[in-house]
Amino acid sequence: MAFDLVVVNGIIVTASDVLPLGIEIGIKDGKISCLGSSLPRDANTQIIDAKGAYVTPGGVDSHVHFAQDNCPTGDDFTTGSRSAIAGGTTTVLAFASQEKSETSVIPVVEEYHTKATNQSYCDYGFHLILTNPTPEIMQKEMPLMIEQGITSVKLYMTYEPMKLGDSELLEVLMSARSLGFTTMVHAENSDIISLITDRLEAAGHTDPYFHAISRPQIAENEATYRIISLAELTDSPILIVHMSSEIAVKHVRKAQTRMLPIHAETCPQYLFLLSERLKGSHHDAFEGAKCVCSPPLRHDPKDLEAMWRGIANGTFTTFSSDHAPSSYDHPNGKKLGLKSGIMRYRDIPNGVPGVETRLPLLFSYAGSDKDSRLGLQRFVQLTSSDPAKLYGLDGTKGNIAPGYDADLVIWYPEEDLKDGVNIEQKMLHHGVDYTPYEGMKVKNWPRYTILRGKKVWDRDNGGILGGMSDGKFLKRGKGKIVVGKTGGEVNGMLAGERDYWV
Ligand code: DUC
Ligand code: ZN
Ligand code: ZN
Ligand code: ZN
Repeated sequence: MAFDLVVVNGIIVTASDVLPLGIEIGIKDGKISCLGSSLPRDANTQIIDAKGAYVTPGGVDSHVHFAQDNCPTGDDFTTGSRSAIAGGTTTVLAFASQEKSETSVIPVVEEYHTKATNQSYCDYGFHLILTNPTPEIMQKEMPLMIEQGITSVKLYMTYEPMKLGDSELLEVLMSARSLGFTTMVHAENSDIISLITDRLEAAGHTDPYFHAISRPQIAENEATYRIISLAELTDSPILIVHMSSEIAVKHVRKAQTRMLPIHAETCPQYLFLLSERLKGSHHDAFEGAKCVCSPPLRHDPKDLEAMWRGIANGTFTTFSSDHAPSSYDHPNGKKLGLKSGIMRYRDIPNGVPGVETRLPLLFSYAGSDKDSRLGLQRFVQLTSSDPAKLYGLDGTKGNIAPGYDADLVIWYPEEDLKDGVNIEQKMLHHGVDYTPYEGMKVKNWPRYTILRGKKVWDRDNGGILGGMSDGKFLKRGKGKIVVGKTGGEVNGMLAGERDYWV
């Protein structure tokens, strides 16, 4: 049998191995059919020469916001997924968001299918944001959602229109426990933030910088500890999204050493950016709005260091972008923060772009030389294989092995890109007008992105080659929970101490 495509001369990196040079990847009908040397080829076989470059599994970005009503100037599926493939991401998990007034989630999911079908350059799945988890939804609709491949929900502990109280959080966790879906949680204490925001406002402190003052680490710390406690009580696995503070991450680490199924995510902004960015430029303080996201950028470089440690030591299961952009120079974008006539951070839409820069930023620190902060296999775990396992895509996404989708990133050989790449807004493919990483240098960039055997990105020859109907909806299974850095997989409940449910 000849292959449709053979990738030759690359250095293949998976979650477990860096394979020796010379192993070829044989691809047939969009799947990886085998790895080997001197694979058979005929006149119809396409060859990609990866000559000495790393080849990693296509990125799985398990936290992106596309086509969200609260980001009217942000990305839709078309611009967001285009940006994804140009940065090596072949799978995104986006959010279908319930509004509090909606008493059924079925039309919510239909709406997001309409927004994404034939509009996506990469494969995609949905997490469901639950803001009103009625008994009807939890008992009757969630089983249907799981059948339809939507096997995870996100809950907010803050934001007036979305937040759930402890009793609602407990109800959802109990339901997750019996139905087996995965729960993502935004952990910040809402009342702490409201109290400080009201006081800052009364004192006239409303510039973008005060966004960071209004959401102190103690708000993340308290909510993190609380949701871990609720997850322990209900014996239900959770993933705490977009973590930013050392004190909060310590609770996660401690829970993991007790073998509780507590997972955590961090994002590029919490590895690279500090709250001083919220002060804007020297001639325009409002430019700080570009870096308004929640949790906020932290003040102390020690927090960045702590996130890097969590990346390397296995505390974090996923490294996602939390791509949630709004255009800066637009009256319905970040400039909503000027609508009252003064700078008012509480009116600034939250979030930064990052789906395209996620892989290159982290890859710059992956390797075995002295500047590296994580191994290449760990890079693959965080950006591709572990999110795939956690969210029910194992066997399909996140690996370079027979039977998996042929989703690949082929990087440049180091000698071809000696000066690295300077990140600039003008080279990116998202629909917004800035990047918080402007001017930052990365060592490498995806040269080719392959989606199910098709070259959809060629940086030097044509750029975006894929089309808007290349991306398919991914019907996900239940998550296989990955415990610890390399540790065994535990399906559901293993840990001790939780015998009160028996
Ligand atoms: N939470 C997110 O997950 N994304 C953007 C803003 C937020 O608060
Ligand atoms: Zn959030
Ligand atoms: Zn200037
Ligand atoms: Zn988000």
